[in-house]
Amino acid sequence: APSVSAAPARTFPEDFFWGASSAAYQIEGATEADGRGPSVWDSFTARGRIKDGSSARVACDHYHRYPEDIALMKQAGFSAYRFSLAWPRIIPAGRGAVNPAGLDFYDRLVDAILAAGIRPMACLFHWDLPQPLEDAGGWRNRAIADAFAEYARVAVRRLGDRVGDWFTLNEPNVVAINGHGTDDHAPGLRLGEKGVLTVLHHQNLAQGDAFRAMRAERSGLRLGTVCNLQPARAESDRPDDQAAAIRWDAVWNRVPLDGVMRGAVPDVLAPWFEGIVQPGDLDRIRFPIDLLGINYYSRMTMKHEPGRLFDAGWGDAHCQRWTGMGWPVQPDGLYDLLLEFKQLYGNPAVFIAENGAAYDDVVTPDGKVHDAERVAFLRDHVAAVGRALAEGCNVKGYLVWSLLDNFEWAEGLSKRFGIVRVDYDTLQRIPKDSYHWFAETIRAGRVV
Ligand code: PNW
Repeated sequence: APSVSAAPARTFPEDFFWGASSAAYQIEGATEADGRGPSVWDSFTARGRIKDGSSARVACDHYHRYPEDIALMKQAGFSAYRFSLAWPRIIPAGRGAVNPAGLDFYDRLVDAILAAGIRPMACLFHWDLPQPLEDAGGWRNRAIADAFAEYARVAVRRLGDRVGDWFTLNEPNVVAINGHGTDDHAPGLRLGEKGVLTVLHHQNLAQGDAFRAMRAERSGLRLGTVCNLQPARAESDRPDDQAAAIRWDAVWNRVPLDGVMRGAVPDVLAPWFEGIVQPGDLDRIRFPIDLLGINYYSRMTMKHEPGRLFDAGWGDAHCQRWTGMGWPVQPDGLYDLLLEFKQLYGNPAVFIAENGAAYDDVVTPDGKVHDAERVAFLRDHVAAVGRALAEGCNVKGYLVWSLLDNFEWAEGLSKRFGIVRVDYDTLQRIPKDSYHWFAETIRAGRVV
C-alpha cells in the first residue's frame, strides 16, 4: 500500500536512546548538605584554582531542583539520563561509615527519573574523590581499589533494584593527565609520566574490582565504563611528530580502553610502566563489559615537544571551526572513531555518553537564547553517529553534554555547555534553541 504519510523516514532506530549526561559535582550544589564530606574539588576550589573565582557550592542547585530538571528532560522526549553519584555524599570519609542521607537523595532522584519514563544510568566516579582518600594517597595508592569496590557495592545494594545501567569511571585519562600530570584539575599534581600511568593503572584496578563487586552483589545489571576517546593524529609527517602522536594516543585512549577490553597495556609505554604493573593485575583489569560509553569532543593534533608529558605537545589542528573552549570542531573524528572501534574491538555495544560544546551564549531582551553554533555542532555530530550506524556500528544511544549549563571544573561557571541556560543569580532554567532542536530530532528519529 502506498504510504499516506509524507514524513521523511527515521534514520535512527526506534530503540535508540536519547538524552543527556551530567556529573554530581557540576550540577548539585549543596556541597555541605545532609552529611556530605569534602572532595578534592572542594579543596582545589578553596586553593583559588578556579579561573573565574566561582565555586560549585550552589552550581545549578540540582540537589533541590531535580524535579524541575527531570521535567525538562521529559518534555524533550529523553529516553535515558546518565548522572553520577557523589562518593562523598554516600561514604563521606571515602571508606567506612555510610551516610544514609546521601543514599536517600539518590533514591529520590532515581524514583523521579523512573516516574518520568526515563532510563537512569548511574556513574560511580565523576571526579569528586573524597578528600580523606586523597590524604591517604588518592589514586597514587593501590589500596584505593578496595575503597572503590566497597563504595560500588553500597551503591548497587541500595539502587540496583531500579538502576539497571552502572558505570564505574568517567574519563580516567583526564583524572590522570589533567589532575596528576598538568595540574589544571584536582588534586592538582605534576607527577610526571610514571605518576600519570600509576594513577591510570590504579583506576583500572579499582574499576575491575568494582565490576566484580557489583556482579557479586546483584545479577542482571548492565555494567560498563566511560572513556573519553579523542583520536590523536600528528601535526606533520615528521617521524618525531608521528611518534609523539602514537605515544599520546597510547596514554589518552589505549590505556583505559585496552585495559578493560583486552587486559593489555600498550607496548610503546613499556619503559614507563616498568614496576607499576604487578603479577595478576591485567586479569583484574580486564572485564567483559556490557556497554561502553564514549565521550567525544574533538580529535587531538600532536607534535614532538620535549619537556611536555611524554614529549608530546599540541600541534596545529588545521581547523577553521572552534568552540568556546578553544577546541576544534571535528565531527568526522567521531565517525572515524566509531568505525575504527568497530573494526579493532569486534563491534561491541557502545553509546555516545557525552558530546557537546561551550559557546558564549547571548540572552535576547525577550529572554531567548539563539545558540545557532551549538545547534550546528550537535547536528553535525548526531549526523556523524547516523552515518556510523548506517555502516553497521553498534551504537545504542546518544547523550548530549549537557542538559544544563554547569560548573565546568577549572573554568568555573563561565563556560556554558547546556542546551538549557542557567541564570546563576535566579537559578532560572531557560531552554535554548538547541534544546528545541534536540527535542525535534528525538521526535523525528533523524537529524532535523
Ligand atoms: C569532560 N580534553 O571533560 C567531562 O566528562 C565533563 O565533566 C566536562 O564538563 C566536559 O567533558 C566538558 O569539558 C573533558 O582535554 C575534559 O580534551 C578535558 C577534555 C575533554 C573532556
